[in-house]
Amino acid sequence: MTAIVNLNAREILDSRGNPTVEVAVTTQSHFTATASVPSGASTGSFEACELRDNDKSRFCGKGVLKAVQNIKTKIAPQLLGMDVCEQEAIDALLLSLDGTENKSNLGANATLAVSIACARAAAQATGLSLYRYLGGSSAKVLPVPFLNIMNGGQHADNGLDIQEFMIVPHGAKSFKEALQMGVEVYHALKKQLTTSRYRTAVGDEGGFAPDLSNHKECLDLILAAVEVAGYKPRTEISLALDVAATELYSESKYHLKGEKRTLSSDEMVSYLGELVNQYPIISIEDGLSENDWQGFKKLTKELGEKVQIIGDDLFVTNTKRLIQGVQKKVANSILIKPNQIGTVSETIKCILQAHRSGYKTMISHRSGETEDTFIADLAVAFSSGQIKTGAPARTDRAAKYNQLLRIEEELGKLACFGSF
Ligand code: 2PG
Ligand code: MG
Repeated sequence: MTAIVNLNAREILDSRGNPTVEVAVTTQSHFTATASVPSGASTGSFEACELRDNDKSRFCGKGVLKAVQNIKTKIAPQLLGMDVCEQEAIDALLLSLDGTENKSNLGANATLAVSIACARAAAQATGLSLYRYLGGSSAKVLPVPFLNIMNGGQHADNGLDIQEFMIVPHGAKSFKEALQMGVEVYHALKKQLTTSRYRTAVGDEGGFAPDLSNHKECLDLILAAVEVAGYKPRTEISLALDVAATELYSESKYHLKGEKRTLSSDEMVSYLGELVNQYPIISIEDGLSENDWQGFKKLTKELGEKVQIIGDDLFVTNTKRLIQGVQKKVANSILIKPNQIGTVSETIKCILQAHRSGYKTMISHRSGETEDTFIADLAVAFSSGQIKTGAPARTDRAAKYNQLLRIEEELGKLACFGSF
């Protein structure tokens, strides 16, 4: 038994300069572990509630002092004295103190920060690395990184409708090698953009955000950068998209303003099929809106044999929504974002449910991030085999990749690299 002796919380800043919650948990073994939580821009409407102060006099209403106060006055008194290694009991307590379906009472930003800090403190108390503490001795698969090197949609102020254009260096033999491949393509792309007189300013996730005329131009530039860096498209490096189509959807249509097209759900499925036929795309996330289950079903039927179809806004790391998807044969993979659901235990439950249902999992950052690297350990702990945490640039993104380098080194010969 390692008792929690102190629980503190504070307001810190995320990578977009917005306030977020940080928690520090101290145990009787005198360790203090901290955790901070990320924040999305293209959020799904079924996500757990991120509690903001809405006090326009500070941080444009985005302060999180209410969430911090909830931790100090409502959570801390109940948690003190509990065994920090009882993660499920801690998370069950958080759920019962909150008492709502979507954590709108305490805030999922409050509950998740406490939950992760406890997991980290427990790992320290037991002398284990976090991935090993969470996943046990089978935790040895390093994820294939999905590196977001061109940003559009809500993460940039250019005209690209698709939010994320990722490279997937699945031809590597190790995570370290995959990361190096990704970095080399990133720099080749930067040179190419400079030569073509495009701006090389980056979007929220560290990918470039030039003003390109359309998606195909973007995909062509990326493929050229892959080749300039000395890699073979499809066999060594493939492409992946996060369309984030919920953001494009209104009045039953998909409005692709940059492409100057308005598409029905069926037409959107055909458009994505066309991109898959023309480019080495192996994974499409949120190709359709969070409420377009029919469209998602059609997309899965038409492309699901050869392409990974991921639900992000569709499933929101929520086991109930995932089970609905499995029953309806919608998608074949789920994006896992701990802050969509609000506790470590619920996140793990959702990952395990997905794997049991034959769905793949991809662990994910948010567009607003901190230096917290929990998701890197989570990916290894449950052999997810895939992670997306932005470009291999900007400390908020590189921090996760760097943590995976440390884990791979620590595992030594035991380490395996995820396959795609
Ligand atoms: C997504 C994420 C992360 P956001 O849509 O998958 O890339 O973006 O955090 O803005 O929801
Ligand atoms: Mg997404």
